Formats: sequence, structure tokens, C-alpha cells
Amino acid sequence: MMKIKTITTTPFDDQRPGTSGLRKKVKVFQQSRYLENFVQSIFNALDDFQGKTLVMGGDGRYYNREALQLILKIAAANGIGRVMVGCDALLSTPAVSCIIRKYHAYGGIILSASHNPGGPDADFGIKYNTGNGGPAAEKITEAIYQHSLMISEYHTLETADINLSSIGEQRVGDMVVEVINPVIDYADLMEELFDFNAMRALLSSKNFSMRFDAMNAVTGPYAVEILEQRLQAADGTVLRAEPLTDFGGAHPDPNLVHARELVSMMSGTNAPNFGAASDGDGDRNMILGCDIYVSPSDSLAILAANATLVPGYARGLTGVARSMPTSQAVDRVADELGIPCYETPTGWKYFGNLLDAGRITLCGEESFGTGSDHVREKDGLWAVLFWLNILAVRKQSVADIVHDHWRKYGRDVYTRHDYEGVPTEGANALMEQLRVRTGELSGQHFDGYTIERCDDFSYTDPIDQSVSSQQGIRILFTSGARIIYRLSGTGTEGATLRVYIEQPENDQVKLSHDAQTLLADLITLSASISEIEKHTGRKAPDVIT
Ligand code: G16
Repeated sequence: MMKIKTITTTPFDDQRPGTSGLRKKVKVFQQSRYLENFVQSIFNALDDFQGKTLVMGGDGRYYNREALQLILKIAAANGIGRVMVGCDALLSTPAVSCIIRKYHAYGGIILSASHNPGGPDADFGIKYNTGNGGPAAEKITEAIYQHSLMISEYHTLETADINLSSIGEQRVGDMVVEVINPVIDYADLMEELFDFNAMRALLSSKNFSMRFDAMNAVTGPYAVEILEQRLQAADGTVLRAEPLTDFGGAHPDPNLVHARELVSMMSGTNAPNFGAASDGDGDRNMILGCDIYVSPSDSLAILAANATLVPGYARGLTGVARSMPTSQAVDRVADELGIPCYETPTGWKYFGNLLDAGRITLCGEESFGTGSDHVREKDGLWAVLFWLNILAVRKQSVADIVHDHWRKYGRDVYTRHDYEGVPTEGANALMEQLRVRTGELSGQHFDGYTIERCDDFSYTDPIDQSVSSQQGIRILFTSGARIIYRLSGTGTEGATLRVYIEQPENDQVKLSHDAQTLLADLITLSASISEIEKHTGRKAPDVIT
């Protein structure tokens, strides 16, 4: 029996998990005892895990393997019975969720900073998921944080690293470590949900081609197995398929700016019919057609409206949910289907209770996240396959499907403007001055726009009645337009201000016009009401999606 070592430590005061776990610069995590403290705090915050199974893996970024070795030893010293870990320390975030659920594991640890860059000077992250496969709820992340402030010792084993590249069982002390193929369970689940025969037929037809940009991140092996192997898409369909520790120096965020090669490939006469991308850890997605970008909010609405075309959802949807800043496009679909639509704060964890209670089947966020009750994380490749299944059944182009949708339901013209790495004090001041003015702004008129109501969004979970307040300032106009301000919970440098701007449009002539043009007045208004330049020193956003 291997001897457990108990090491004395002192707390760090900056380990409060954000929107999606603890995210910091790699160098912060590499400080002596930093990761150890946080991992021990996870165990200190949990109960009854002795002898149970955890699932572990990450997105392959710099420090992934080293961190995993360290976590395995702490897990063994704390009495975990078994760990299922992806080969080479790789597991996409949705795959972790799938495996926790399939094997009834106690929970899981995901090593990722999602769409943030990787490398020695870039970002790293760690997140705990519970037995439902989803991100831990706020009461658990808060308990972890409280433990991190009081920690005085952690437990570990002095033992050699395990071989993470060899499939099969090994031991760390008394704990069994099973190194698993990271792709198979997830790919099997996709095969249960979607009509692979119809999709195979579409992908083999001469008139159809697609490109999937894995951005040198974790979805490469998943996309190659599912698209090129099981669905027999042409070799080379998956771009940047190899996971690299620094994502090839790129920013693994599937949006119009960071996936610009794919975006430019998707226009012109030789463009593929369908383009898609996923992020660092495989939970985000971007959908493109020839000369068209589908906003994540529209994508959610379109998936909901077409769900019964897909075998896994043929019986219809119990309900849908979207995060507050996500456009109201899916609300219209829910109205038409006669099903409930929930509005939650930003963060996938807020969908967990609704999914567990069977209140919703599909959910999504403007931040390129879409998912369903098949797992408890948003799921990038799943969304891509959902679209592919719809394309295979409807036999129309992406653009035709989007335009048909807008004609039927109207369009929620939408944009998000991000001001990245702005001084934290200025960003906080901007939010605070809006917060104190919410009452005074209600009822005011601005160049043809009347504010109906202005508030700081607060959410009461309908299942456990927990309340989450201060979730973003909403300016709601009488026309149905909205301007929303919130600070990102996932950045690691300064603050990121996100401004979300939306306006319903039913004028058929304007349906296909450019969003920035249609929203120009509201964009100007959004900057002046909140005095963005005064507070951040910025004249324009860094990223527009
Ligand atoms: C995380 C959460 C998402 C959330 C996003 C918001 O995404 O999982 O549910 O929408 O953060 O990011 P921000 O706070 O920066 O607006 P991910 O992909 O980073 O895990």
C-alpha cells in the first residue's frame, strides 16, 4: 500500500470559479501548490466519493498532461476508486459529460480554458462536473471557493506518472486508472441520435461538400472519426484536425474573426455547401453556408423548428431555453410549437436543472453554444451533425433554410460587440453607473426608440428556487429591441465588456440585409447610453459577431 503524503499549504485568494470553472494564465497554475490547493478544495467540498469513479480529460492545451498527472495522485490520495481518463489526456467537454452519464460516474474533472488561447504564456482552466454530467451548480462552485480560502493541507501520493498514451488499466496507489479511447462513446451516442444513412448519402453526393475546422483543438479526432470514417465524408473534410498544445498559435474560438480562413473559404463559386467549426474543448460551434453565417441564436431557433426531422428528437421537444443575452428567435418557435421557453443567466450550468427535470429538450446561448438533453454540456459537433441531418432531409441550402425560417417567424437581427482586455475598474464603473440608472432610464425616448424597462437581470431557478442576481443590464425597448451589457466571466486579462444588440425585423425586404447596417442606430445608442469610450478608452469593439 502506497503511503499518502499530507502537505502543508496556505490559501490563494483568487480561486473563485467563473462562468465555467477556474481559468487563469498557465503561469498562475504553475505556481507551487496552486493547482494542488484547488483540486484538494474540490474534494473538500464533496461528500461520499470514496471508492467512486471520476472521468478526467482535457482539451490538449499546454499543461494538460502535467496537470492531469498531478490530479490523479491527489484523487488517489483522497480515496477515489477509479478514474476513466481519455488517451493522451484528451477528452472533449461534451465527451466528458457523455461518459459520466453512460458509466454513472460520480463526476468528472475537465482541464480546459475553452476558446481561450493555449501555450506557456496563455490560458489554462479546470472545471468540476457532477454526476448528471453537467458543470457543478453555483452552490458547489461556491463551496469549492470557500474551501480554497481555508485550505491548510492537501493529500497526494509519491509515485511515478502513469502512461497516458496506453489504452487499458493501470494503478495509482489503490486507485484504478482506465485510459480509454476518447472518441468511441461519444461517436456511438451521435450515431443513436442522428440519421447517419441520410447524412452519408448527402456527403457522398457530387453536389455537396463540407468543411469542418477543428482549429487544432480537441474535436479533430472526434470529427475525423465521425465525419470522415463513420459518415465517409471526403478525406480533408476536417481541417486543422491535429490537437496541438498551442492550437497552432491561433485562438480556438469559432467565430467570424478567429475562424477567418474557414469563413473566406465559404464564399465564392467553389465554396463548399456547409462549413462549421468548434472550439478548444469542443463545446462551441459555428455554422456557415455558402455566403451565409448563421448566428448562434438563429441556429438554436432553426434546430428547434426542425427538430422532428432528426430521429433523436422525432417525438418533439418538451421545452426550450436560452440564456438571457441570446436573441428571442427561439421564443417565437416555442410559441408556435406551444412549448415553454425559459430565459436563464449566461452559463451552461443554469440549464442543468431544467434538463434534469425534463422541462426542456434543446437549449442554447449566443456564445456559440447549443445542446440538448443528450448530455449536460453544450456540444459543438452535435450541433454540426444536427444541421447536417436537417440538410440531408430538407435537401435545401443553408441560406434557403435560414431565409425560409425568417420568412415564417420573422428575424431577430442580432449582433454582439466585445471590448476585450479593458481596464477592470472602468468596466465595473460602466456597469455600476448603468445599474444605478435602471429606474431613471425606463420610459426615456431616444431617436425613435422608447425604453419600456431597464433592469439588472435576476433569475430564480424554477426547480430549486435558487436566485442568481446581477446577471447583466437589460434595456428593453417597446419595439421588442434589446440592448444588454454584461462582463465576461471567462476572460483572464482585465475585463471583457460584451454588448448585445437585437431588433425584431418583419419587413421582408430587409430580411437579408446586413445586421450591422440594420442595427446601426441601436449600436450608436448602446455606446452613448453607457459611455463606453469614457469608461474603457475604446472607440470600437475588438470583435463583432
Ligand atoms: C462558458 C460557459 C457558457 C457561457 C460562456 C460565456 O463558455 O460554458 O455557458 O455562455 O462561458 O462566456 P462569457 O462569460 O465570456 O460571456 P465556455 O465555452 O468558455 O465554457
